[in-house]
Amino acid sequence: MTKTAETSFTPTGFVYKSTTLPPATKKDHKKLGLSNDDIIALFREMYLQRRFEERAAQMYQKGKFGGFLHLYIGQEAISSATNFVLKPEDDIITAYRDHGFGLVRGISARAGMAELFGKGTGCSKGKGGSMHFFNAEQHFWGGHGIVGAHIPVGAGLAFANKYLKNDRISISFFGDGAVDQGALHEAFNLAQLWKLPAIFVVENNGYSMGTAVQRHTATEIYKRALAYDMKYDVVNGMDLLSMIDKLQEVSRDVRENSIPYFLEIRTYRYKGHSMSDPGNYRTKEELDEFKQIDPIERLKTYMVDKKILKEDEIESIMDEVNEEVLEAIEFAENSDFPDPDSLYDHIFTGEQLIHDHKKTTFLD
Ligand SMILES: Cc1ncc(C[n+]2csc(CCOP(=O)(O)OP(=O)(O)O)c2C)c(N)n1
Ligand SMILES: [Mg+2]
Repeated sequence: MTKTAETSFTPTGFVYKSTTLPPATKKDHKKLGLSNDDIIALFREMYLQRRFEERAAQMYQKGKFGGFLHLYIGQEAISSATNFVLKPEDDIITAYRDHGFGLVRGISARAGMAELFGKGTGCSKGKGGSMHFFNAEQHFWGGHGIVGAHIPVGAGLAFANKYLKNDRISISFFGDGAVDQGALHEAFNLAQLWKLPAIFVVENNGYSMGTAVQRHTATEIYKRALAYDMKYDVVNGMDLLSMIDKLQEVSRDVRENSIPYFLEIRTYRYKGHSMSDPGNYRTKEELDEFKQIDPIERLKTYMVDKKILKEDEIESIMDEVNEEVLEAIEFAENSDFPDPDSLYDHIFTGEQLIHDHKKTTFLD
């Protein structure tokens, strides 16, 4: 049989499909310790992430701001489950697809939208933009643009937590495109060697820019853990309760036993890589297949089935969120750009870095 170009690129024979997602958890929210109000709050938060980005894309297309804009649409169950399960003082770090994590970690729709618009009222004072949402007060450490480069920073956060004996853990998110970067392997090695309380999470959304996962990596991704004898699991990222279930178990293990853990979360990105992506590398059928298991639609159905909310009550939450996002756009538009004199404020210079380090007890 003649091999097609596609099959000759799939050494493991593994093809990423909605059916390669693990089955969803059978536990309901009560069994996982969540109240009806928790579910409603999580739904609202997931929908806020989605609406925020849908509107952000519209604003981008209208030319209200430029630069990069990577949308997280389809992946919202991951950020919401993470924030719900982890303690507020645990450390979260991610790559450039970061709006969702920012919104769940205390960045308001206003401060997020203003950041996209490059305004001084933004969460990074208008100097970071889409890829650099940050909220250090709530232990959200960004927002990083270089693929894989922040994974060692996540290990470093875990190292600091272990050193300071503060009972916190770190969780680092990165894309499937980052798993063959040297930085991941350096971080995994030290994390296992030093038994760091770190969860490493690949958000496998099927693509690294336009390259399908089965064309860019030689084996299934979770197997990276085997080389370091690291604990690992594969999780259904399109289902909020499955995410919560697994993160409850894993975060307890990591915190109590001070060990690293690797999770491969299987998910999907509905939109292009960034705003200039025509998406020619995938079919409409594939996209539709994943939309059938959309995490937000799934949660809506769950809430109705479990009589947590009626459909019209869900609609009114969605209306409220839409208003919040529209108001955030107005806020962003009416805010000022940063003062040119503030160009060097909040920027580390070598001198400042040394000064700040001397002040910390960590290096004393
Ligand atoms: C070291 C490095 N190489 C290349 C790029 C260009 N680049 C930006 S995003 C990206 C794809 C990464 O895909 P993935 O890790 O799967 O994350 P996703 O976009 O799917 O969230 C690439 C190659 C970069 N930013 N950094
Ligand atoms: Mg990807």
